[in-house]
Amino acid sequence: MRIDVLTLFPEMFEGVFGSSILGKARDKGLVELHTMNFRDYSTNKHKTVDDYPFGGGGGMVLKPEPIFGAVEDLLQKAQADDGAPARKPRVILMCPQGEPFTQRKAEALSEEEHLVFICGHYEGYDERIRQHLVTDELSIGDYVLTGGELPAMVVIDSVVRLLPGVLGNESSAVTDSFSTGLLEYPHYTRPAKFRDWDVPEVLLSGHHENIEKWRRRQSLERTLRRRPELLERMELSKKDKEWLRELKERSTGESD
Ligand code: 9D3
Repeated sequence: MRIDVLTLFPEMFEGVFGSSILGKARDKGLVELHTMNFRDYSTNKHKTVDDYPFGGGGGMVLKPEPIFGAVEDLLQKAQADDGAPARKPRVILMCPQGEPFTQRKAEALSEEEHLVFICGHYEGYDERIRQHLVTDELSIGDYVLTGGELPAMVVIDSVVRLLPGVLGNESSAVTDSFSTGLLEYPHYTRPAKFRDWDVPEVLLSGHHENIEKWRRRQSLERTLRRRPELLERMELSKKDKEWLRELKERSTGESD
């Protein structure tokens, strides 16, 4: 996979791209990560990339020329390097109005050959960028940040870890457990007693069937309390449903 990021702050990506799992994936040749400052594609002598909005009002708007220039240059080069006719890249605009990013979206993006991310900084984009250049618009959630750089790093991190060979086999199971749609059960390690707090006895019992049952119930209970909307789109066994009914009855009983 090749990933290009268009940003006015390429230095923000250095640490994230160089360290930990992303850095290793890059060293192993599993992903190519590039940043590009679209200010270099500004078409005027002051190298400006934004301008006042037509129609007035506050704020600035990112001009189309630098972003079209940068993306088109990139696509031309990628075509030339590759030789083989490559699949069309996804051109992803990071913006607060974008589609909410999810694990499902990460899985879809991990199937692509080439991703291009466009990051802005607390301003709007000229609408023609959306209409004629961009294939996807993504937001990472309903809170306001200062720019699209951190969101792009979040998306890239979640996509790259899904690429074959990036994680060891043990860790890839973690992906699967997220895809089951339940929150994780509680984990404990040594010591069995820390201060006054004991590890649940069942985990020390060596009785694997009971342990599995306890973990499943803990996952269901946590999901019910913290993220009940996740349970609605889940396939649950008869036993799961029985346990959830018991939990709900128990909590209505308590409040009486
Ligand atoms: C004045 C209207 N604001 C829109 C809510 C302007 C604005 C605020 C913040 C425009 C850009 C930004 C910077 N944020 C992003 O570019 C961004 C973002 C975010 O703030 N939250 C969650 N996901 C994303 S993806 C890009």
